[in-house]
Amino acid sequence: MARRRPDESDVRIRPARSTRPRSKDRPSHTDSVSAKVLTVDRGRTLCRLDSGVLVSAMKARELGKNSVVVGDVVNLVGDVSGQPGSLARIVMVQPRRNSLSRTIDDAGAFEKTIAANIDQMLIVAACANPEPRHGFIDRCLAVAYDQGIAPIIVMTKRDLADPSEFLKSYDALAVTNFAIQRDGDLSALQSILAGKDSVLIGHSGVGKSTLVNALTGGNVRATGDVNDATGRGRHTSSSAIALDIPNDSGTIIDTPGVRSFGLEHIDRNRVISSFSELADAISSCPKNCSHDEEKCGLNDYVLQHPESQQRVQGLRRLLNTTSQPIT
Ligand SMILES: Nc1nc2c(ncn2[C@@H]2O[C@H](COP(=O)(O)OP(=O)(O)O)[C@@H](O)[C@H]2O)c(=O)[nH]1
Ligand SMILES: [Mg+2]
Ligand SMILES: [Zn+2]
Repeated sequence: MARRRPDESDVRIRPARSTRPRSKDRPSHTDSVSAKVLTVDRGRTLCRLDSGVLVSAMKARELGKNSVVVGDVVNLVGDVSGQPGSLARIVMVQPRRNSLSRTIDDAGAFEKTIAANIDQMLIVAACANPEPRHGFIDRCLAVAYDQGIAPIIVMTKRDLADPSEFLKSYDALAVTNFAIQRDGDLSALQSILAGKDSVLIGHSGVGKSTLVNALTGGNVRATGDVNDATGRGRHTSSSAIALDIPNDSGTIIDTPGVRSFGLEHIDRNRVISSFSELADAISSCPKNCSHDEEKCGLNDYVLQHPESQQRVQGLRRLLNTTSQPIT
């Protein structure tokens, strides 16, 4: 049975335990400012105001553990000057448009949200060394569609092998894809990243760091700032971090050490809703249709719209992926 996906309603606002009376000079939350979270390091966060000013902030205790992730839009009170040594306080997490979580135990029963409000998912695989695998990419695609995130396949190490054969199976879904190599031309990929928040996912050794360095100009500014801001030494390598692409050309959310996103909670109907042109056809399906049966409304649709056969096939393959046990 599908377990419920934790969402913003799980960010519980617990009543403060303290019995201390509210003092008049306690900051009123009505004068809070909104900011975007760039990284979280053990309860300390680095946020960016709309003005671009970077502010170090800590969570109000009542927000609870793991309540703030990279990409969250939060409300800040207190010292939002961003001056060295200043510290603001996060008093609210605004509702999330989407989120990605990571399975944190082997059985997949516990998930931890790692990023929110994402525009695009860069699924990174190598043309060779290591050999690309469809299983991994299919599952990333299912998560992306489930959350309404646009997927993009990035094949690295183009100098080692030609990915066209491998990529053929994604023609059906019309997923945007790129084949790149170290020191190669990234301009086409860069233009699709411009102005967007894109999360990067892929197995170790496929060339993610090489790509991130090339895109950000080896710019580790955000990491450096976190260290300065939190005074806690190295950024923990397991937490996600939003890195700027120079010239306001978007951010890359790097998720070091994260090899897969939680797949236990994929909602078939949300995956289907990413295929909006098929919604009408699906509304005529029998109750609890598997979408892979004789009376499925998609069968008629394909007869009437032969050009969409590939996409329907692609959707069916993904729905199938989500019902497979995770290996
Ligand atoms: N041949 C080749 N090797 C690459 C390319 N990009 C990265 N590599 C190498 O692949 C290895 C893993 O790269 P890295 O960026 O650390 O991968 P990550 O683990 O995904 O961050 C390193 O030895 C890189 O030098 C490429 O385009 N072609
Ligand atoms: Mg790396
Ligand atoms: Zn159906």
